[in-house]
Amino acid sequence: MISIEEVIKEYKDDKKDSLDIDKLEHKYLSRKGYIAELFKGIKDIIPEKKSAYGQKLNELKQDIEEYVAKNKTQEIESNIEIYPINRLDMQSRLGGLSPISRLIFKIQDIFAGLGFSVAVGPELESEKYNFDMLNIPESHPARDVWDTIWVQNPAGIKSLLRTHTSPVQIHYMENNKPPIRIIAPGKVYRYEATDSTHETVFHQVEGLCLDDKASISTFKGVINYFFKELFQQDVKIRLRPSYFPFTEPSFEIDIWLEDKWLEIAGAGMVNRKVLENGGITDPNIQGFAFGFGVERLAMILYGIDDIRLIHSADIRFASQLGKIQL
Ligand code: FA5
Repeated sequence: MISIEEVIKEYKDDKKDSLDIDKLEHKYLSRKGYIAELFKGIKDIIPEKKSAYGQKLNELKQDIEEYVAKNKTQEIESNIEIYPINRLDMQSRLGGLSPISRLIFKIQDIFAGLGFSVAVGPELESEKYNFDMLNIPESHPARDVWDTIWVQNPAGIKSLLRTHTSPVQIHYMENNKPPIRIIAPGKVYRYEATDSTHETVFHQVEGLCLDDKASISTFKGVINYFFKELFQQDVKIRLRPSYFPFTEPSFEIDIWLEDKWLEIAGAGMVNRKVLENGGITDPNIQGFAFGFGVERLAMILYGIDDIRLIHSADIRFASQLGKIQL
């Protein structure tokens, strides 16, 4: 049987020779290793020397265990390759607001200058606010115009992802008295095929101005001021007669782009029935409303020829637009 002195000597040699740590652990600390063998031999030691022997053996075992633990940690650490930062395949640039959010802030700033404050409404709407209160009854053909994404609602209320920001008009009228001057920016959803000027999820900015004298000419003045501030130059716009059940008369606003008109907004004088639905019964109160397509404005401002690029999550596209100062 091997003696403790022989084991100590061999252990020192193995350390000097840098014996592989797993091999060393197995040789000394495994069930059939030297330490276990020496413990088994305790019974053969004479009683007077047993305690000193036991103490020496425990110290040796502890020393070997510590040596193994320390070397294993070093081994793990040396296996972790520390990549220099420039080798990491990550974008180190800071993120930023999307061009659409920045444009919405810009629009809010312009309208703030005209005394309009900002209102918000829910994206998950009820059929009542998205259609009925806006004078669009179930049977009305205009309902087909806004291809709707319906949402199952356990409470039995007919819910949908709002197809336009116009329901915010009703929410606001219900809770505020005229004079009212608000814009309401937000996301809207339509179940329709996409093309270069149509997305299924896009943003609108609703506007509502109600008091005792807001007229079509006030509306024209506001719109002209808005475009001049946004584009910082004169742009050619036209008001085209149109139809919305919640305005009377109704218009479509188009902007001239080099060789064609691009539809930018729907607008009109707020229909009396809608005012009443919102709780406004005073016959002296009148006004106008409008709904801009934010992505369409972005297309003109940034020279984007396909709306689908805007939400394509392509970092090259976003970073190019990030350089544009509004
Ligand atoms: C409406 O949504 C009305 N709520 C606008 C309105 C508000 C009229 C207040 C009267 C009073 P329309 O569906 O035309 O109308 O949409 C308004 C604008 O949103 C359009 O002029 C266009 O700029 C933008 N738009 C419409 N559909 C899309 C689409 N699929 N993708 C991107 N922009 C769109």
